Amino acid sequence: MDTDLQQAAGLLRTARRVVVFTGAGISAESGVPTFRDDLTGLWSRFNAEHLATPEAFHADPDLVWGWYEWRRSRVRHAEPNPGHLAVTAITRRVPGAVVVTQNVDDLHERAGSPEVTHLHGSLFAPRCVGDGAHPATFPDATQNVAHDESPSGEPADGRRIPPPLCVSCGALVRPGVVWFGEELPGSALTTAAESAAASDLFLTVGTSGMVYPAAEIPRIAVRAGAAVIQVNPQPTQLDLFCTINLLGTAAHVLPAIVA
Ligand code: BV8
Repeated sequence: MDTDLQQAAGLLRTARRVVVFTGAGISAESGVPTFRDDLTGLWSRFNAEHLATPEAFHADPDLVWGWYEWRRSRVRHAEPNPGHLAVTAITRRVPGAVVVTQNVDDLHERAGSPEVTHLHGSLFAPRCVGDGAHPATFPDATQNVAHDESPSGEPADGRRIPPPLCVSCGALVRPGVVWFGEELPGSALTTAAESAAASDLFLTVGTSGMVYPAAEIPRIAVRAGAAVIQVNPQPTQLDLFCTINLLGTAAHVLPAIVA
């Protein structure tokens, strides 16, 4: 095992207040596209920053809902990878370890991590756009995605699917995610910031560190004097803040430092 990995494993063994902070990269090896990867990134294919906005949903609800249904289908067909499982191992080994994710998939939960803090919401928590913003109950349109998918398992050019109507008030149902220009859930942001400020070890995994205010969280840990370990195969904006920078993928590196 190389010295950086050994040092990271040593820090994890002695740490008492651990935060694991994840981004889209931890789900990449489960086959869930990230936002910015050149090869598979949603940015390059669906202009995610444009579609993930209230304006896009208002302008074309069928396209935006269809995009989220496609993404939900991708996640439903995905399995947690060894990176997610290693995070769960950390939550079992370090009492009080906190998992904060920017991701909207449920792979941390399906890997067995308890109490995952979602800064940007979830693909699986749709809600109505009405004032009540109550959780929506509606037939799951994802079930019919399979027969429309091309052999590659992906729709040819995106699919328009009319969003369902809320059974409680008849308003449109929207994805339960935080769009660009929308405020993050206050409780999630507070949990993330307070955990980072109290941490002695902060693991940042698979994030470009470009989306705010989430990108402030690692910086809070640095200011608090925590040791920061980054796991990412590419350079990021967080490189300057890291105690140890492990250039590698989540599914390979995390199991090695948790072993
Ligand atoms: C807000 C849900 C205000 C939707 C998402 C300050 C400066 C600049 C801009 C801003 C700022 N403050 C606010 C902004 C604007 C904006 C913003 O940050 N824009 C960015 C583009 C600059 N922020 C907002 O709009 C936020 N809202 O500030 O509101 C406000 C305040 C009060 C009242 C009203 C309003 C809301 C931001 C949330 C947006 N929603 N997701 C959806 O998913 O559809 S963000 C989206 O990006 C995902 O959640 C994703 O997780 C997140 C962050 O990206 P990453 O996770 O880092 O993913 P990325 O693709 O970038 O990188 C992947 C990384 O993984 C790469 O580094 C890659 O190398 C690595 N990787 C690849 N494979 C692997 C790997 N790593 C490990 N293993 C591998 N195998």
